[in-house]
Amino acid sequence: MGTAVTTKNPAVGLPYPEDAPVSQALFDRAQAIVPGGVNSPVRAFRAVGGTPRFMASGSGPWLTDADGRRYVDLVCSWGPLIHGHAHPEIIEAVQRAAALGTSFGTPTAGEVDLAEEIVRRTPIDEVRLVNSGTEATMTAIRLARGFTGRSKIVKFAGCYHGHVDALLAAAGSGVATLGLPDSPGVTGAAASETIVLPYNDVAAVEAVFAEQGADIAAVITEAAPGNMGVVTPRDGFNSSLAEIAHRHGALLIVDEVMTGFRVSAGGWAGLHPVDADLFTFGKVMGGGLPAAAFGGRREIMSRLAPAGPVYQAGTLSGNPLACAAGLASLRLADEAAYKRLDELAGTVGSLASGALTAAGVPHRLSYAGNMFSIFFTDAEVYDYDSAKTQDAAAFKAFFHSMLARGVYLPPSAFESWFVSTAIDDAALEQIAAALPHAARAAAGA
Ligand code: KE4
Repeated sequence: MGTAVTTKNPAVGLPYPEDAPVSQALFDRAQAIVPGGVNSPVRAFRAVGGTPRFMASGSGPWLTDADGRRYVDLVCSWGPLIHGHAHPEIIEAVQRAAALGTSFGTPTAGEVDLAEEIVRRTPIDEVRLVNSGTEATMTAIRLARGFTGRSKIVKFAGCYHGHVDALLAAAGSGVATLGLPDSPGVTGAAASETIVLPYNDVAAVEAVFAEQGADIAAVITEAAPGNMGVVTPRDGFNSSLAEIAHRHGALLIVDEVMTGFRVSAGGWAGLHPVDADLFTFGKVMGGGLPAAAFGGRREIMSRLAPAGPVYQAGTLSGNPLACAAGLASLRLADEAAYKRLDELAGTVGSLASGALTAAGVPHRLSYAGNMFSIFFTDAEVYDYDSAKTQDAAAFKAFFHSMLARGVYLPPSAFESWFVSTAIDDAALEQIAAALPHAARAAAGA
């Protein structure tokens, strides 16, 4: 996987100054009026410390922050930007759509075009466009409950499906006990209908269905988890979930918000087909604008208002600009693009692992298609508890050393790294130059 990269330009990778005065000034202003100074918690650098970088622009593989410093972007806005920043065809599609009006609150041709592209690529009969992955999973849960007439939901510890009350549940005391609120504001009632199990544990799923199967509406799982770091589903895990759920009259919801249209033209299902009843999508299908979706078998989707009684709605669902960006992004994502993403993920992962090995840093490089992350542990990582054994101090030192040398990693050890097709030799050179320093920093943490 991947090709070796040597650093030709010794100037590459010299560290930026530790402070970031313009980002800090913006952060100070933001914190005065925005909780935590950010509009999504993970952006606040709480897991790694320091000043979150306020980005001013992006171009191809590069981000430029408010202090004018350039970074190779390995976050890609948490996955959506598989073609890098400001791709000319995506920008032109959005500009063309905007010139015709930004929203009509009516059906538009662009929604049909995007819906047809999603259905063409995935094993679903029907799809509904929404504005975020959270909306998609929230509605998929509601639809599953409406379709089955049951209330309980099974999810897995470490899998994140957005900030849906029912899914912000922590594992109860025992394996098969009912969930506990994992956030203030989530009521005991909302969490009590959610059962949280260890990931990759088929026996735990069998046990909970044996005991409570008649009350379970659905199992929801990330197709390949990226929210505890990247953890690969064990062979047959997803198909076992489908078999067990269906045996008990429950549904399987596969959350492809992160994997969808990123790991292949058909997402994870394009690589590892699974007999799921509902799928959720987001990120890549919006091309960097707010668009997400859920879909599935016609028998289930036809229960959705106005065709059926299960209510769901959204003022900006199917927004013309988001549909234009999403369609342009999907149409650019051809087989050559996915091949390139896989190659780049292999190259960057190999470079990082090589540098950490050379510095004697225990680590595990974990892939799910072209999504990957590095766990700073030498233990096998197969679920959330094993993911939590990683050395957070080592990741923190590694993160800041990479940031100082112009490589922007996710500011949390429990996230996926993302590549884009825009990553070129200059970007790879910057990554290769930074890694030995960051590996030594991790070794010294
Ligand atoms: P949004 O509501 O953030 O669009 O999607 C929620 C969601 C649903 N399902 C999966 C598998 C997801 O990964 C996400 C959101 N992912 C996080 C990153 N791990 C978004 C970043 C953030 O929260 O700021």
